Amino acid sequence: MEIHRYEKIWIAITISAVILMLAAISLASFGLGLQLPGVAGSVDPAKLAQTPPFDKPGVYQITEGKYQVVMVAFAWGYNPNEVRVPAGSRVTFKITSRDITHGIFIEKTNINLMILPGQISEASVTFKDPGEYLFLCHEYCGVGHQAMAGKIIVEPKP
Ligand SMILES: [Cu+2]
Repeated sequence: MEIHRYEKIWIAITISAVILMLAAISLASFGLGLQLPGVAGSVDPAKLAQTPPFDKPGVYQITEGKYQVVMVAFAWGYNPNEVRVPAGSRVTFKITSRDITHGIFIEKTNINLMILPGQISEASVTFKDPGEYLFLCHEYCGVGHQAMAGKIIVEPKP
């Protein structure tokens, strides 16, 4: 069977594009470590008040410049709904829901997570610039949904 010259060129271009795309995905996930925010475990939503770390939601300093925010989402709010960290901090959010499906989006960051009852969602971000970062629920969760928000206050370095 004879394949026309132009046909061969387009086949080559198409195969190259696929190889290039697979190489880019491999480089991003294995080379640069870019991953989707993952599921960090499971928890019984009915027993959050007795289950560490969700029995004490809050902001915890792990080491110099590293913080963990343990957060519980509920209809319609977050505990804590105000987080203070110094500029330059690396903050890991560990979040779950005590009732229904919620979400969290933190402006000016790449934090955008689903919050499901029974599941622990985790993601980290470094807050370089001082200022206020609004976060809000992006998953419709009932009549109080539009009021479900909070803020992260990044304070200038002392
Ligand atoms: Cu909501």
